[in-house]
Amino acid sequence: SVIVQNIAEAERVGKKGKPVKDTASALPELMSKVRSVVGKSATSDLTARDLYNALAYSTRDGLIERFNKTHEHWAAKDSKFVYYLSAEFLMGRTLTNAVYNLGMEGKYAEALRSLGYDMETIQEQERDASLGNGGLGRLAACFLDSMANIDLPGWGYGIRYKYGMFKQALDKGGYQKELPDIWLTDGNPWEVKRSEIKYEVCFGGRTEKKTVNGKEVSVWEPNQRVYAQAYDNPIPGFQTPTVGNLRLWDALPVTEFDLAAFNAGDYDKSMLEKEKAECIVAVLYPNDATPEGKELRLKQQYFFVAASMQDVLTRFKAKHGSKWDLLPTKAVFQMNDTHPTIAVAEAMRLLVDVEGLPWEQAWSISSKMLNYTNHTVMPEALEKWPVKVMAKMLPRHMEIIEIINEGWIQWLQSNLPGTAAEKAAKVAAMSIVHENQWNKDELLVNMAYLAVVGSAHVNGVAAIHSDIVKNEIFNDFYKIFPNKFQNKTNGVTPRRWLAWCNPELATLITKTLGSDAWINNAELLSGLRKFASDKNFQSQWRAVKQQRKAKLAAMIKSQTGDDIDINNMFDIQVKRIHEYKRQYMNVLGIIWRYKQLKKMTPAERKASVPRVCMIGGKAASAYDMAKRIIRLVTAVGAKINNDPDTKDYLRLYFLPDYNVSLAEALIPAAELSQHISTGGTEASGTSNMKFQMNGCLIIGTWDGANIEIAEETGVENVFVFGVRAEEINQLRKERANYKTDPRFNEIMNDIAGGMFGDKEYFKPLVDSISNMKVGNDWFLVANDFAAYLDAQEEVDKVYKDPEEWTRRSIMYTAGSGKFSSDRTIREYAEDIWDIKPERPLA
Ligand code: C3B
Repeated sequence: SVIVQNIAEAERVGKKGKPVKDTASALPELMSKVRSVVGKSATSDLTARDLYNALAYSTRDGLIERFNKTHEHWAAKDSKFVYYLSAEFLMGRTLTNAVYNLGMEGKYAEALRSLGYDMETIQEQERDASLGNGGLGRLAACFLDSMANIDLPGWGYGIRYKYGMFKQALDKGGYQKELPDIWLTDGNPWEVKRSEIKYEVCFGGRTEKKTVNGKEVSVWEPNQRVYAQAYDNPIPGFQTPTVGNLRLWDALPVTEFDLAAFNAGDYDKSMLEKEKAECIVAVLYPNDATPEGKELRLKQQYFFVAASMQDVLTRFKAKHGSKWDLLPTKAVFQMNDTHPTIAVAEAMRLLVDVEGLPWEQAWSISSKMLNYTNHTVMPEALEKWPVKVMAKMLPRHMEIIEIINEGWIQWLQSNLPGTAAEKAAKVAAMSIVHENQWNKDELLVNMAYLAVVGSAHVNGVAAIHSDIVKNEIFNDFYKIFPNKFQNKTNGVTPRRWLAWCNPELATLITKTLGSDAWINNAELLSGLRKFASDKNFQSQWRAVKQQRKAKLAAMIKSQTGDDIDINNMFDIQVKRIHEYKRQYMNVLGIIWRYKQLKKMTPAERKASVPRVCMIGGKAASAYDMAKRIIRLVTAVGAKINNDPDTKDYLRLYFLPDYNVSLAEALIPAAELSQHISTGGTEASGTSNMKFQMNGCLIIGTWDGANIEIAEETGVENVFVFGVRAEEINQLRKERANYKTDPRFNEIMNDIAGGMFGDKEYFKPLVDSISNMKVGNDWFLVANDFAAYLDAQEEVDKVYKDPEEWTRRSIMYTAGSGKFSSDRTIREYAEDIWDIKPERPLA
């Protein structure tokens, strides 16, 4: 068959679509690792897991060699570095990416074949490194890939969580069940423990005023100390010798074991310190937007920021002694959202308290080297810490923040225009420490404001989002510092998200463009535009999509037992479950489609466009509405997938445990993907870019990066609908008068009436959008529903014309060059970091 042929071809020429040069088998090398690492000798009893370990340790050797060369080179050049501070890095699997980036696929494939295995089976042995919630964490991972890829001196810094993002399962009733992600149990071949690199990080206690050298200083006397222990995770670029680094911190007790307590028979106490330290890095907070467990979360944030900054300052001092004014020319930090913004206070503490610099000099250094990226407009995700919590956990930092705030307020008072009353109002609105609007007795530290005041640059993550950052969220600040604010539209790595996850399409693209140069220069994908209407090319393009649909259908069959027709449209929405992302609206649309099918004659049904709809994503453990939405998906799926009248024309599957690896299987198979957030709510989105790269059409709102994707693809090729960002404030005010579409009302009645069972459980969901009063339906599902159905009708119409559909699909991939994270990182490097690529010698 064509499928088998294409797979064989992909294997023969290598996944980059280029003949594999080095096909010498790596068998001797692998067997050596089997002996030294796995501890076996014969080939006969080797499991896939054994081979995974052998392969991983062999690949790691290559990574470490290049890592050392890269870092020796950067050290010799004394290059300026960027440090990407992020509470999340959603890395996914490492093996395939490393093997392909290092160009070693040929020799390993050969060796595995001779043992009766293939790369795909071996790769599946690896657990995802899920140290992130969603888009923000995966963006950080794509950024590291691109930094290495363009030889940019830089590291990521984060936390080595013992348990990453929870695993999502569905229980028998179709509800989300959260299971711990025990990812480190079988060891992690991709990290290198740096035993010699550890720093003390302190918490709690109090400060005391003391006189030192005739100066009054504030001395922090903490009551908890732990060590931060460094683990390095090498990050390879592609077709470059550069291997960058992600340094993750584990927490260790200062005293590992209390022998005296043990000997006295107090076994619990003997281990207490160890447990208290380990608790800090135990779990990634499974929240996308709703911070809970406040104290521990702040502790985590400070823990990794303090360790990372000490690490950078230690290296700086080893080279430049106390020439602190040079620091911003050697190191810049990018703070990924508000999570690491305690860095503003920590930089001041290290420079003033530890290094003894005068406040003004320290501030001038610190505010040159820190930068802040905002990733969301959701107020609940712009962190605000109660002053009480901050003062208890980080008393010295609370003092420092107060000093920063006093200086800031003074500055405002002498520089703001207007009357005294006007000034006072502005000062109150811009103060870093302010009253809690819901509880006047509580004071809060606004971490975003701290970051804006303490940073050289502030950016949003898509053009529309950066406008909202400037004109709404931080408008007062923008008016004062217009030059501080920038846009850096997100991007994704074309290695993982096209070349490696979709080798079938990559092979075709390389063959068509005559070179694989697009992998590192994604703008070259625009060369596909001239083939968009070529019938022969279109049929090859379609064949690739069919292959990937077949692969996904097989996966769904193995999970559900259901047969799926790969001639049906594959319609996918995958992302964290959130009301603003409106998976709910997607389900309502599916219900409407189902109701229409039910009314049709068999002949009419045959003439319809059959779809397989898939929805996947995790709901934060405390996000009740999101969990109800998941249950609605499973309930609707259970009904329509089993209805003999309609099951050949419409299916709905909830795909559990959406993660990086699942995305790599879904995205290449998708024909339509949904990015339907309320206008003005999705900062950017990044899966939209991945789907676009893989030739998947988009139905979406005029929101986030959808807008730029549409501009690059041709707006006429995208199914755009819905209210615009600039309308939503007004519409929200008018909720009570809104007259909902009769189709919408009908569906609300169906759900409320128990058409899908569980009607009590769905009641809050129905009430949240159907009972029109001010404050309800905050995300304007009712407003957009009719337009959404119209857009879906247009989708069906175009799908009936395979040539037009394929033409558009090609135009998507051709227009995706801008959304390579290589481009994004170049822009950060030039406009914010002022860092030049520096390639080590091969
Ligand atoms: C996400 C936003 O929701 C996305 O729109 C955006 O594309 C990505 O960040 C990357 O910029 N985001 C997230 O995943 N978690 C947050 N806490 C805030 C934003």
